[in-house]
Amino acid sequence: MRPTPVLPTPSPVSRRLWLALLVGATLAAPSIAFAAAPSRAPVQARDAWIRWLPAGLPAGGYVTLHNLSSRPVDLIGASSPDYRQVMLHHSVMKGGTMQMLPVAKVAIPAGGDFRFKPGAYHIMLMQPSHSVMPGDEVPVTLQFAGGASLEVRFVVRKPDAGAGMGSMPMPGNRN
Ligand SMILES: [Cu+2]
Repeated sequence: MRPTPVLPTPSPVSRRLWLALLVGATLAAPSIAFAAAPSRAPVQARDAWIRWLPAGLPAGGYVTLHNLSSRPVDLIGASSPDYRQVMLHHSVMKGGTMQMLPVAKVAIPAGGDFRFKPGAYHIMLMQPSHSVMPGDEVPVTLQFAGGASLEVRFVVRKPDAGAGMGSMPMPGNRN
């Protein structure tokens, strides 16, 4: 007997099979759904605010980030149209004085929170591109490893406003 002739063109069956495999893989691993939309990070932000200082001084941005996915997510930077320079900083006590160190990234644990707060990690907003005043809202774009980003609106508050954040513990009067 002669062998069955090979189909002259690639079969649509193989294409359907490939699609089925793709869909199956996506259903089997929910985290892949996030990877399918690289522009949007699997992260939610809450309690975003900026401790305003007069005369265009650098201001600290604080926010709690929640990782919705089952893998750690690295925040690697931030930017804002209202500030020419935005950096991730960590405040540490050294020899009795508080120093701020730039950090390349912070990791948000899988399914957990990372909190920027006074006296610890903060988003340093420098060189305002125009007058920023208490009551304003400043858009900040958070950049994550892998190319995803998230825009968060930070409420600008007066320097003493930290004590008014009901849910935020404020031991002492640290900056
Ligand atoms: Cu700083």
